[in-house]
Amino acid sequence: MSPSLRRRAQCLGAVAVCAAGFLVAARAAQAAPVPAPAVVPKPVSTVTGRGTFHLTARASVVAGRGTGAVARALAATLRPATGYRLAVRGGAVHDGDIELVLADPGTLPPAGRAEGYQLSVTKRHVTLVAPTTHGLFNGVQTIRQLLPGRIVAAHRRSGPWTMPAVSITDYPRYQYRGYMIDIARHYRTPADVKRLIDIAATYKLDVLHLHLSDDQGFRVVINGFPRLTAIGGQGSVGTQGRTMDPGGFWTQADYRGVVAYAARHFVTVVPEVDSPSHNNAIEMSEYGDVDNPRLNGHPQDISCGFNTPPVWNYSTDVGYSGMCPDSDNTWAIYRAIIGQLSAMSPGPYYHLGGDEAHPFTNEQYAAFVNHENQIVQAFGKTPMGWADGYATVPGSTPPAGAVAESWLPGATDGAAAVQKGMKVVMAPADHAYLDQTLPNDDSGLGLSWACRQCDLDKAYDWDPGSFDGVPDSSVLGVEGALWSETTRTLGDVEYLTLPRLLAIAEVAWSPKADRSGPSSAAFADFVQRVAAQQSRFDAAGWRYYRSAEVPWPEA
Ligand code: TNX
Repeated sequence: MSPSLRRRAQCLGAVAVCAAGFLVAARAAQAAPVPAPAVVPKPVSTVTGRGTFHLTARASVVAGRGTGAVARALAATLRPATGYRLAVRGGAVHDGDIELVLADPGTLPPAGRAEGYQLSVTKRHVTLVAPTTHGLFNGVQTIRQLLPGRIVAAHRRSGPWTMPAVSITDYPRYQYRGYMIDIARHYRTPADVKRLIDIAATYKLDVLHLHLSDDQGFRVVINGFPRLTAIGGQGSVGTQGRTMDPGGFWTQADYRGVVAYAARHFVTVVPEVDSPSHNNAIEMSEYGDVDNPRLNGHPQDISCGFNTPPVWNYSTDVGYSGMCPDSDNTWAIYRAIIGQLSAMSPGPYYHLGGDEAHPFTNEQYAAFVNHENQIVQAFGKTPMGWADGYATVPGSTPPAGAVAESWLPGATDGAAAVQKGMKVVMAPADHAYLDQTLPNDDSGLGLSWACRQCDLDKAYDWDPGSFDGVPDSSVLGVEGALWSETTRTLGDVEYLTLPRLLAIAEVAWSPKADRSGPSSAAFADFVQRVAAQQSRFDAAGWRYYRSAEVPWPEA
């Protein structure tokens, strides 16, 4: 009897066993649901395939026309961990190659073409097609996530370097997907910020909002006003019983270097120097700048806060400082700041702050920001401002196109911005403030005015397009904000950022989903994908909070 006949015969004798066996075999052969790979943020559509792609040293990155820079960046990012010097070349695609094509794949809706991509991984090839280089870069981030997490290691690690067969169609829900870093409350070096850009770009965020100045520090050299950094850059918020922590500042070359690094990661920098309040460091620097030829010899008239003369305050107090809207010196200083930062920042926005300006009447506040809008526009930028003041104070008249950043829980300030016809970036403090405290955490890090002991579910469980008075059509995007009053080290920043920033990234990128509550199917799926990032965090050396909501593979 032939083997197949024998099998059939056995089956006739034991139908049930045989049928079950056949079902298993059939599933394995074609229909078994292969779990989707753990990509964060979740792609729009993922169709799993069969088999595995093996990246080897013989692979080429085949760079279609216009893809050279992204192709070289891909080869460079794969090199440290694999040790492979992958060829980047044109020409034919062979087995084992990764191909990049700059073209419309035909699978993206019109709104998805600016940043969308189509990625196909088979046993034989990886093919990434996107209409723009930004889309290709986004697809490259997905490729990196399909590889083992140790691919992000800075030094050679052992393979195999495999990717599951899959077809992914993907594009973002919102174009503005931001991460805000406050380098005023605690100074961070350019190298620190570049590392934070790596984190943001890995999860397809595309805006770095740099909070460059606040009461406790001013962080970038402004030509003509050396005291801004020499005096204003000296300190940071005092922690652990100190009056003041160490400060620091960037040269303009440093700033340009960060902007360029961000641009290579398709991240746009939005500079912010807060006004008309949150600027005690500027007041402290310029109040005595009597010999500066750009001022009129009486710079004391800039001081309109609660303290005149101003006094250093390295605590976490807010809203007490202020510069006078009717002082020519105020505008000489702000014009230099806005002009120089605008010239060094290729993106469309300049953020003028505008929050918590307690020393001012509505008239003074409006006079200040209305004048500042004109300066920002004269330097070719679109103004952005914190919505609690910028969009809400009567008399504040942001120009057409100006953007409000909503941060009050419930987004009442966002609703005011919509009333003024503004687009809104959503950063509701109880969901999107990455500086709020974590549960079961003895790090001592974080503030808790908006969200006490807030875990991953809180950062995940919200919808930017569903706040009263803020229709989805008015939402430009989403931002996670890392205020730095308590973060003394880069590790502290990473710890508050990860993994909650991944939730913000998913809210900003992925299609609307029912994310309600820690028991939702969406959250259960999300935490699985977050868990898979552990090897990535570890290989990159990024510090993270071990949320009890996440089934981390390694205890
Ligand atoms: C509120 S949000 C602030 C910041 C603080 C932050 C701390 C906003 C525009 N102002 O100045 O750093 O809370 O969570």
